[in-house]
Amino acid sequence: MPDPSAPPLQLDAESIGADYRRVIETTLARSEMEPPQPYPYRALALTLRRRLVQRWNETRRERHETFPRRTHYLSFEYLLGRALRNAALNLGVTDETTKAMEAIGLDLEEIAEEERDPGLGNGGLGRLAACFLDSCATLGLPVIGYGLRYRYGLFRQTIRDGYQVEEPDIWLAEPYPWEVKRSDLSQVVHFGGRTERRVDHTGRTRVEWVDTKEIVAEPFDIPIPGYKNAVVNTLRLWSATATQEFDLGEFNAGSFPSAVSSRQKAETITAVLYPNDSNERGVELRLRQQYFLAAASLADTFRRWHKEGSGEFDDFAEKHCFQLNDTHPAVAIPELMRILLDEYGLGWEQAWEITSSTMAYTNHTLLPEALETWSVELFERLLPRPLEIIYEINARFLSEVAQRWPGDVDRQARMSLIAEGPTRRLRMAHLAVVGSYSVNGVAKLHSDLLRRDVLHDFYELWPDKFSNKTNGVTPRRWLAGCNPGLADLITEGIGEGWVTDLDELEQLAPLADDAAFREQWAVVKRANKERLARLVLDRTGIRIDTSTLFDVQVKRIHEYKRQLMNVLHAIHLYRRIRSGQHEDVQPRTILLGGVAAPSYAAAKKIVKLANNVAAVINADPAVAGRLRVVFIPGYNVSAMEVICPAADLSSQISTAGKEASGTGNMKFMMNGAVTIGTYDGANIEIREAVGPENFFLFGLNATDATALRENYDPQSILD
Ligand code: 26Q
Repeated sequence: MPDPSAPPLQLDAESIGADYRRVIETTLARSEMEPPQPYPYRALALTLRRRLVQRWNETRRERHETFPRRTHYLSFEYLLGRALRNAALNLGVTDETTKAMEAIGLDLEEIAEEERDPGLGNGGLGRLAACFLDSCATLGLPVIGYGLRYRYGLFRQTIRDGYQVEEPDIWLAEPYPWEVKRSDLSQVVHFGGRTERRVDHTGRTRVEWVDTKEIVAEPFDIPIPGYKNAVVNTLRLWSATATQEFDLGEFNAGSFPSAVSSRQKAETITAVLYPNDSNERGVELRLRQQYFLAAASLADTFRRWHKEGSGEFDDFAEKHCFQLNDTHPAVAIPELMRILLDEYGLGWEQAWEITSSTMAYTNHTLLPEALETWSVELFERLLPRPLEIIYEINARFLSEVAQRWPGDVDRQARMSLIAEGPTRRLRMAHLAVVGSYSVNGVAKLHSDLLRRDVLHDFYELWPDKFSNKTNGVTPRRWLAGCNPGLADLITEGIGEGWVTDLDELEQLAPLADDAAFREQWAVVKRANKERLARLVLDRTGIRIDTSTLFDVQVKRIHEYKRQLMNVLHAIHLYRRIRSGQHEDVQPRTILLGGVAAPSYAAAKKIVKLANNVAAVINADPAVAGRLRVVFIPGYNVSAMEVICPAADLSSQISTAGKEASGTGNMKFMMNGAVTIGTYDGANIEIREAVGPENFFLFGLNATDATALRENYDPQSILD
């Protein structure tokens, strides 16, 4: 039994050091004198984890008692970044830990570098989920994140001969010290089979989903600490495995190999994260993942509800919110209906009232090709019961549309959850809007365009459902953690309130006239540029000059983000300098980085082009000292922590109307870069916040870009 009165572990350097030694010797069974890595990292992670766990248990106990309304954040992706320094920062023990390690002759920075960065996401959407978890814990909000524990995260990008090469990301090669397996909380998820109807003793028709295949969902919990507030929330990631009975049945029937292969087949559900790749759309395994996440997370919610709540459904909606991170987990809507109807025997109206007042949907894209649809035939084979429920939702919804716009059959076809055609397809965005009480975009322009174009019919029907929630990023990781030099300087100037209230940075404005402050600021920037230069040298062998302007564009490679235009600009500068017109050309280092989806041919060519252009420019003595171009391989959260504090200029140059928000744009400006960019996504709000003098605006706005596309004739422009 845990001792409820166990004294809190101390946070001073001596206690941390002593505990570290104990962990090395007793938990890891090593002597402190044995050097080979990764023991110092593991030992320190476990030392800090023990301190988190005490707060974690306390947070859980308190929530259990106060029973607040909980938000369940459902996301396919969480790009957490490294956890060690974040744990120290949020526990408030960075200095103490540094000292404790120094006393043992170790360097905290070096130890932290040993941690693998878990790549359980593609890009912005996944990092946003991680930033939100940090902020919610810091605000003390009762939010639990649900996701999948992929055995392989996003592939690792290396560059060979200028081309992107993908390698598997084996992030679990060593045990991940920040997770706790909770097999006692496993859930069973059903697939396939068929439905049967029977009349129960009250005379009501009940549906049973039978002859299914069962997969076990095992949860792994990761602590999410708030900043110096003793709150630790939970990220619960599900891992798939075969059921015991399933295995035993086959085993007893005499086939051990077949029992093992069943297990392996079950485990493929969470084997790999899908890259955001048009080729991977509509793949059966991805749909299995979607239902697996939704069903396991909802089952877990009902388990908690039974433990804590009254078990009555009157206040279920008051106590629960499910935030859908894009449509990827939207199958949670029919799944919640299924549980309420089939497992608890509620009537349709009551079940729908609960579902449509607890589900909320965040949209992250306007690109029509990125809106998810599923083949109805595939959906039916895998999820026959949820599909029946979707049909019923659709029938009731379309009759509401018909009532509001009698005779407007075009509108009904446009709004239907099912797109008719040779192969019928289920429109996940429509399902998400119909089933949710709240629909939001991720920046003002994006939310306006959702209302005006993509979801206009729905906006006309339910204007009050729609709102904007402009994205944000956590200032803990993206300033306090990744840029300690600047963070200290800011804190000296205005105190440390900015760490949890970024608006306080406004108080820095008068210091812009303070020459000494500016000098210190420049020293910090230079040191950050040196740190990035070391990373670049290490990964590419290229030496860059920290006295040049660092012009940075890092993000997923996509045509709409226009890395291609950036490369063309590099070529343009190169030609200008070579032809002697360089008096007013600022010496510049153009840094690019980002992952291309494996089957996105155009994106991969852009990577190759960037590397080839870099090779030509960097080899030409005629431009030495004036222009360098670097493609940084393996862009991820940890790389960004070195990159954004070192940038002078942040390139945010997407075609207006295409980038839903962007979040890298925020990280650069928080670290003191200026931006060159278009009137797109959150650039618009950023420009308002930092003032137009810190933002080089160019290009068409969204309206003019759309108008131009109507009859776009590049040749006439060239002429
Ligand atoms: C879909 C189907 C099959 C396989 C993969 C996917 C998939 C995976 C990831 C579709 C989309 C994503 C990720 C989208 C994304 O990251 N969007 C970005 O979200 C950020 C947070 O809101 C915004 O700032 C960016 O503008 C937006 O591009």
